[in-house]
Amino acid sequence: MTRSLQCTIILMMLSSLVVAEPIEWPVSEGGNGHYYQLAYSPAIWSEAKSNAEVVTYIGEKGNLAMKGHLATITSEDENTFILNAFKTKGFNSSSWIGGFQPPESSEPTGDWRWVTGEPWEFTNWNRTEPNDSAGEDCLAINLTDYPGQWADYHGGLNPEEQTPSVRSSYIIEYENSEPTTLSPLAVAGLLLLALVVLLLLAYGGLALIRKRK
Ligand SMILES: [Ca+2]
Ligand SMILES: [Ca+2]
Repeated sequence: MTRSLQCTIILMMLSSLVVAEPIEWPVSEGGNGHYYQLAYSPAIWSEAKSNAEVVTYIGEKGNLAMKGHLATITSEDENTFILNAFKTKGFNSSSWIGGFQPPESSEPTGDWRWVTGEPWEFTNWNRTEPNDSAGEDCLAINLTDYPGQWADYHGGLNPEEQTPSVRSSYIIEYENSEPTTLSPLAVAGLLLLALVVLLLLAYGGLALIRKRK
């Protein structure tokens, strides 16, 4: 697929977003093969999450449709890669990434998690963060004045927020989704359902034939 066609597909999918070209973190350079993209259109965190999860990227290597989500940063190497890729390019100093705190977590550090369900292990908080200032529950990475450091901000997730949600650029990560396979239990359930439908149809047919006689 030509580069221009790839770009056209991306632009069609992201017609409502203003975005930079996705950048690969190559396996050959110690990366994970995922692509990362800065979306400049300012959004509150919950909008950014929804926007990221409806876009797909056809990678430079061809035909793999990679699904998007807000970036999840699970190592120092990934944090450094993202910082180097996007520093000074954000809408403002910080951009949303895919970390959040569900309602009623212990504040300010309890129960942080990633939108993908990956383990919450690596963190890179600024020394004064997270501080849950007036109920902050959404994660952003600073790309300029505190390079690569994280902070919690108001992102529209916590109904108890006491100040307006921050509108910011955000970082989308694209990766290949696992092929979906049905569990043996699900297959057995579907076969049973098919059998029941067949029996009902047969019973209905017999009843019809008897009625006509
Ligand atoms: Ca919080
Ligand atoms: Ca904060």
